[in-house]
Amino acid sequence: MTRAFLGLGTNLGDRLGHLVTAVAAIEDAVAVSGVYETDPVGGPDQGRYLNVVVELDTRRSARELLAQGQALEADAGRVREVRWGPRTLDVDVLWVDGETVDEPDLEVPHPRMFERAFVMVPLAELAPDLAGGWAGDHDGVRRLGDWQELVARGLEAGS
Ligand code: PH2
Ligand code: MG
Ligand code: MG
Repeated sequence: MTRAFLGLGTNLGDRLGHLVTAVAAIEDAVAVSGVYETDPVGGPDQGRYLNVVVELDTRRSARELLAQGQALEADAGRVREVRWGPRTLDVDVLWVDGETVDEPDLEVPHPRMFERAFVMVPLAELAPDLAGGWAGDHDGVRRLGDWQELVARGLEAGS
């Protein structure tokens, strides 16, 4: 079994709902970071994101993880318009222990992960060995709470 990390982001529609649906579908997920509300980085003028990082204990390859990520994005009704534009759900393969991929449609480790506070701050909660020493600033990244707690509260509010 291999440790892997996915980065999930959403800034359209029921943001927490999109995350909950996606995380529930990832059978080999073993941990979810806190939920962060983050200022958009790049792209057009757009709303704030919710970002989480999910840890997997998996037998799947990075490419298999990408395939599921794209299926989850489609299930969330994602429409691909502008690069870095608003989206219901983005699932990025960040890291798979011992695996590197350098192909046109998939690069692992994710080529921009180490520059992005919205990835590194939640990742540091789950993987201090990968992100604990990250020295970037935390501007525009606010922790809303623990995953379990927010999901319980969010579902209550929606019922
Ligand atoms: N994803 C992007 C571009 N910009 N900004 C934030 N805050 N969070 C994201 O997940 C994000 C972004 C491209 O995937
Ligand atoms: Mg992304
Ligand atoms: Mg993506």
